[in-house]
Amino acid sequence: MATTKTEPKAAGEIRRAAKTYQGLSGQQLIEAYRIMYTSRRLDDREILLKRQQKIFFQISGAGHEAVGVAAGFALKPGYDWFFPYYRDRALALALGATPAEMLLHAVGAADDPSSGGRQMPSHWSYPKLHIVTGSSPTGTQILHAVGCAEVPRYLAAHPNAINKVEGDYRQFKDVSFENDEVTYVSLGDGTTSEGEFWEALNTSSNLKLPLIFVVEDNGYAISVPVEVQTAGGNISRLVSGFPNFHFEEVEGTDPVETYAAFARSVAYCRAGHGPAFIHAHVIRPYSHSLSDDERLYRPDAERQRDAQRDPITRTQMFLLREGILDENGINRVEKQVDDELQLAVDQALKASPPAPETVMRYIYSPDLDPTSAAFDTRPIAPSAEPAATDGKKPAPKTMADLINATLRDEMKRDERIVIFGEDVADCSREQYLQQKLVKGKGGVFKLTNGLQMEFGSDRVFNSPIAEASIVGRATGMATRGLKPVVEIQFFDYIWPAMMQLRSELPLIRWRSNNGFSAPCVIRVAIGGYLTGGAIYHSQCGESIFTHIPGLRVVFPSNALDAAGLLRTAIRCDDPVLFLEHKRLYRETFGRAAYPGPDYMIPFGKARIVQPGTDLTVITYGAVVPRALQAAQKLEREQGLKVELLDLRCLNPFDWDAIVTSVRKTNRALIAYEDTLSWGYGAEIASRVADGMFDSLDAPVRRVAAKDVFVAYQPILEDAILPQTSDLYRAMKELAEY
Ligand SMILES: Cc1ncc(C[n+]2csc(CCOP(=O)(O)OP(=O)(O)O)c2C)c(N)n1
Ligand SMILES: [Mg+2]
Repeated sequence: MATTKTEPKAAGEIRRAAKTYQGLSGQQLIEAYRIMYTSRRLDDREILLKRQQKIFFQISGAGHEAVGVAAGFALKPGYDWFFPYYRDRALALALGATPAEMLLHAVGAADDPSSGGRQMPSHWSYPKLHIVTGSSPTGTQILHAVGCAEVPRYLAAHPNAINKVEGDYRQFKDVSFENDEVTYVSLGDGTTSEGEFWEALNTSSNLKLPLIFVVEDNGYAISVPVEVQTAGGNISRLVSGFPNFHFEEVEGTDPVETYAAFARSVAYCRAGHGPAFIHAHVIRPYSHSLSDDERLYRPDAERQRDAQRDPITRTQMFLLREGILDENGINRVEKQVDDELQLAVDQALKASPPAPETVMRYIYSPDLDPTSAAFDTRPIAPSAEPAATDGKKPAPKTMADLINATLRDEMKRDERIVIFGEDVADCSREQYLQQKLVKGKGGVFKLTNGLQMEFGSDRVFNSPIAEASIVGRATGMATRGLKPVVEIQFFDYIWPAMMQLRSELPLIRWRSNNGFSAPCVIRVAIGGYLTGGAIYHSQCGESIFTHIPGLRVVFPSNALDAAGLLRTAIRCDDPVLFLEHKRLYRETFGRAAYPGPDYMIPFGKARIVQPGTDLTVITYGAVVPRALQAAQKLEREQGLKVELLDLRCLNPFDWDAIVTSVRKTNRALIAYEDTLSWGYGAEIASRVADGMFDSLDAPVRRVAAKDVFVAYQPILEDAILPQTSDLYRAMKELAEY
């Protein structure tokens, strides 16, 4: 940060009495120049190191430096929150990151504070400064910033949520906030073309969030000029209709004018009026990255026009013109920076690289293991259940009932939990509920029914139909310590959130070398066997998500398991994809008594649905009741005993249970509802074939859906999805092999 203290006058510095420039003192402007020059010289040093093959990638912040210092001077590190993109080197420096740290990042050292050698340079992460780990996909960070900006208002209304509680994720997750904190997010002009940018504008406008959007418009996205990205060529014009915003469009190579724009925007956000949008016109003198040569698509004349706006020379001229520094003063500042950088480079080149054996560290929480005995509790005895009003024993509950009850119990216990998604609220126009004009919906499957009424509209609310936004906002909130338990209405519509689910949420911890984490739960209604569900309401595809390191994937087949596993999902310290089979929500199969408010099942533990000796069937989800039927028929008709394993949790999965069972039966059949090829069963089959070859008396077989989408007409649906008869046939064949 710029210092405002009066420091002794140094040689070359001309001190004018208290003149300020948009509120910046001469001393602050010298500091601004020092940071901007440091940023540029760091880029230059890195470019040299890349050419010498001492670092492995370089992307520069050249041309964007004035925006960085302006933002850094207007905002407070460790108080406000920052979601910068890769051109924000000067911002990170202004907030307190050091050149030495940045060079450790560039060489990929073990001591790289941003990622421990896991991320490319310019992917900043500094927990103490509140610079949140960023990634390379353009625009994903904007939704995290929205989620982050939602946190202070929530915590002000729920101060108890801050409390640390032993025994669940809260023990390891610090929460703090400031009433008037502001969140900063930046992006390039090209990135405004991403849908997530517009989703973020929409929600932050609607919720009047204290969030500053900064578009650093250098006129190009790699080689594509701004008029191709943006209708009419000016993003300010397009966004000007969003309500509640404060807008600024500035010459972003001028630190003083840009600072003024930031100061006005910060004041607007801190006062709680809503978000701000700063459109800063900047330049990009060093091409997109070292892998790009802009002379291939930009003529010299255009590049020279840009060069005349270079923020470094512009600021230098300003200091000279205003008599803040003379030439000696400029030289002194630059020499100091160059000396510091030389030392930092020397140190970085001597730094130790990370040890190869550390690569698997921090994929999941190092503090709380959801497979451990801490998550193994017993259901309460049915007699301990509250009796129904008529004194009769309560009827067994469906999976839908117990998921609803578990959410209710956990929301009571943990005020950090918020629930949002499409249609999950009872009624967004809450006056209708208050006036008792309506009963309330609570989810298209009614799984969240009654929760808004019980816990309030700031804890259970509807989101726009924007799946990336649901997961992205949840990620931002979870990074700050809330526990979002969000819903994706149908698995078939999870794909707009795919970038968030693959490249963001599960990576927050690993890529920041445990600097940040985002434990939250994504509940998803999944699966077919619906008779009429057709292509877009029947999909499975769980293996696409079990393929993602860092994401736990759970898929219960019955009410009790759903309750126990959902509680573990909520209390654990990792992101969890919780798959709920729609066909099982209200099925007679697998109903159970309410197991109490603390019932948990550890992840990665299969359930033996029935023991057997002739064949192991490994399955999960809606295939469990079908496989059980087939196994019972096989025993009745052929006297063959199937050992049926319900995996319940797909990542981690219970390899030990599979080994124990297959050692006993010497035969393995993997059955799943998803399309056969490249599916979940392929991995299990491969591991059994590889690791248990000596135990096998028959080939490893799979039963699954045909390699086609689920059709509407029930005759076609039956032909496509694996049926009890298919399972029976495969079991019989394999047992008799
Ligand atoms: C989702 C996604 N698509 C493509 C890319 C490859 N890519 C990296 S930077 C970039 C251009 C970004 O341009 P802009 O937003 O204007 O930022 P600038 O680099 O100009 O500052 C592209 C296409 C990416 N990183 N992420
Ligand atoms: Mg650009």
